[in-house]
Amino acid sequence: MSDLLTTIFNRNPNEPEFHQAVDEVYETVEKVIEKHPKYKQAKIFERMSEPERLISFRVTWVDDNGEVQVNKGYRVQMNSAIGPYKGGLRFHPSVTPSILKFLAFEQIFKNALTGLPMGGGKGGSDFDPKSKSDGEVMRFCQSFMAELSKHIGHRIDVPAGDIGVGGREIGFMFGAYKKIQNEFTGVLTGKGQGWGGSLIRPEATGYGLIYFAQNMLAEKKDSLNGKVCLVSGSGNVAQYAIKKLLLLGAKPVTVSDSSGYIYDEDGISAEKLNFLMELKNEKRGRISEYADKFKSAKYFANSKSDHNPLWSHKADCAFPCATQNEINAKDAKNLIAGGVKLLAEGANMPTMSDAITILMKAGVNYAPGKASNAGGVATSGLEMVQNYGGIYWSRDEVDDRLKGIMKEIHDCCLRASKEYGLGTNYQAGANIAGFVKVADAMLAQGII
Ligand code: NDP
Ligand code: 2IT
Repeated sequence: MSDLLTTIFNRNPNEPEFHQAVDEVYETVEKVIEKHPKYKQAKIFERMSEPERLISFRVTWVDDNGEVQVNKGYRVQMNSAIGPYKGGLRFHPSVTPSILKFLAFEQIFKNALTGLPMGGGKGGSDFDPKSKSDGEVMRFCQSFMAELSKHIGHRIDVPAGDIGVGGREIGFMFGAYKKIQNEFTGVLTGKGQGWGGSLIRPEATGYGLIYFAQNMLAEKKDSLNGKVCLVSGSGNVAQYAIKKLLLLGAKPVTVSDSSGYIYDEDGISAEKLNFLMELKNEKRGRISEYADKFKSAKYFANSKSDHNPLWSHKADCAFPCATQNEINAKDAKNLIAGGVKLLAEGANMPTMSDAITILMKAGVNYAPGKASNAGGVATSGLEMVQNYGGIYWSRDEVDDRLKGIMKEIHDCCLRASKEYGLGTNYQAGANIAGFVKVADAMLAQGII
């Protein structure tokens, strides 16, 4: 391992997810740093991997039984070289500083790739919204915002959703911020339509992912029409990825949640997707109920296994849309054996490093999340622009811009990868293009 990575890892002990993200980027940008001594001299990579600010706070709230509950709250303000900090909030019991630092680090490069002026940030809590009442979620969100509001602002840091944070949570947090600060600004994105939210933002990550895959296939004179697709997750990203796959004539056959997955041999049709969306978004139920309702589907509960059988089914394309590290080396081998030729990440860092190597060696067309899932934050950027201007764009206008941004990110990754003699390598291209943009901004702004 390089001395530089050793130093960063020693400075951030016991943070495996953060190390993984830093390692993966450094491996591909090392040659850029070697070629341009100015980056090395200004210690750009070392500076990028140290948060500008990491805020950690207590969140106290009262549950429906009158019992006092204590959670941890965080905001990682990672890099503001090209714009205000921007990135989601995650509410999940697994949230730690390591997870949020990996996500904030990835967000630096992702946001740079969108072409919009947004720095990198991420935040969240170990609070679990599952099985909580709306009242409990509201009281938690209000307490969380009581502290977070001191550190954010529409020109400072603009959070949004991520795992466990959707329209309901954004609404409660926006209301709390407005009451505390006594101002109506675009301090959060993913707001409801009619109170500052952009059309297409709910769809944007899933739609953008599929637009990105369309661009990858077009490069090979191919399309999604008729392709059998494995999708994991059943939340915001997975739902709209499936919706767009259906619109383009593909056949999605799987979805999952943290308890297990379903395989529907006949395909998840528009009608079945509507059922799934109501089940997950309104009833907040479990996907096992999908298999109870549709007999063509089989439910597989999670088991203690060294691989996830979701990735063993025969298919053409795979879209992991649940969480980090959901595809290991064995899963990668199963994907290849099952005929998968394209894998584009909807989730952040769902594929482990050794699995990426196996997939790329086998010629699988692989796109990293920081490129292929950037449509969500890009549309958040479009929401900010609309809020700054006090205007609303139509559904078509936002969707056209999203399509244009995904095509430009795709082309930008290929240009960067070709410039360094790496052919078609979206992973290296995304890291290099994102790094260079932020690095040049940091150089121009001096040693701060
Ligand atoms: P949601 O909370 O809407 O959905 C998350 C889904 O993943 C649920 O089906 C959930 O199952 C499952 N899941 C979550 N954690 C785990 C876990 N530890 N093990 C297994 N399954 C799990 O989140 P999103 O759809 O918004 O986010 C999904 C991924 O996409 C994340 O990696 C996120 O960072 C990334 N992303 C999201 C963007 C956005 O705009 N929302 C933008 C870019 C990336 P269950 O219901 O059981 O919890
Ligand atoms: O990972 C991500 O890009 C997100 N969760 C979306 C962030 C945003 O600010 O819209």
